Amino acid sequence: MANEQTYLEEVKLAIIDGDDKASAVATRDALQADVDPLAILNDGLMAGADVVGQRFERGIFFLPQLMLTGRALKAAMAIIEPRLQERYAEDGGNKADTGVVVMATVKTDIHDIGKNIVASMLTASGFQVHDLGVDVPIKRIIATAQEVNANLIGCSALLTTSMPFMRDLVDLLVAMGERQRFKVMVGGASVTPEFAEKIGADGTAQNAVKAVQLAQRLIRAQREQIGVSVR
Ligand code: B12
Repeated sequence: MANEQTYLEEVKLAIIDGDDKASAVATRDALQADVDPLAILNDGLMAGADVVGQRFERGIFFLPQLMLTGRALKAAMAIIEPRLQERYAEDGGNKADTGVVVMATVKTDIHDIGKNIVASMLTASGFQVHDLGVDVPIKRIIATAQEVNANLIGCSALLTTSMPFMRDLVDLLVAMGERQRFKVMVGGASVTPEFAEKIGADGTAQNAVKAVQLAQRLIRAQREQIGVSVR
């Protein structure tokens, strides 16, 4: 009988190989062997994606490999998503701390796998999510947040060259006198808590489960600031 580490290694290898069939099989096998879906996400899928990223940086892998890895990640995500949602429900996420969220990958960036999983976990946790997709200008994100009377804006960026748009979004909210109205959370592989703090965002999270917990904390903080009866 294989141990948990072996299952996680299989998932990671399938992601590194960019093999969507193998990643689906390995993810299913791991779930059937009762491996925690969060461990599969963090130590299988994201760990594999990191290796591919490093090889790409070193010129060992090229764009086609990134694309195949993207497909392998999506195949595994489709299987893991419902189980992650169940796992989170078991953890006792507080369904009372929900609200309206506008999510987007910011301008010039088309990475959406991480954003999609965050959006889907938020939806499963009772949030009303307006997902604007990828390559979204900050003005459109803000306009949508105003239109749907959002509590929270969630921005994703994986390219260091697209991360400054997150700072621009916060700055624009300040300039518009709207900063107090919306909580802002930012995320993506290169986003750190230091970066989030530096740009004046309200927080960041390394994975989808932590992103839901952060969203719930921000909603609670917002309620305390503006009074429970509002929104
Ligand atoms: C797959 C992939 C692609 C696919 C993306 C497919 C898709 N539909 O998303 C494709 C092939 C399109 C691609 C293209 C490119 N890519 Co790419 N890609 C990756 C790779 C290998 C994996 C990304 C991924 O999906 N990870 C898995 C998910 C689950 O993890 P995640 O996104 O981090 O999300 C989690 C958390 O970050 C968090 N999170 C995410 N969003 C949010 C939002 C909020 C609000 C919160 C709270 C949390 C949160 O929760 C998520 C779930 O747990 C990464 C390497 C890496 N380590 O990430 C490179 C990487 C991001 N790519 C990179 C590059 C350079 C490119 C290209 C420029 C390559 C090129 N020469 O064309 C293009 C850019 C295209 C563009 N304009 O955006 C670089 C970026 C380097 C940098 N520092 O800027 C990376 C880091 C690889 C590397 N090390 O060089 N890529």
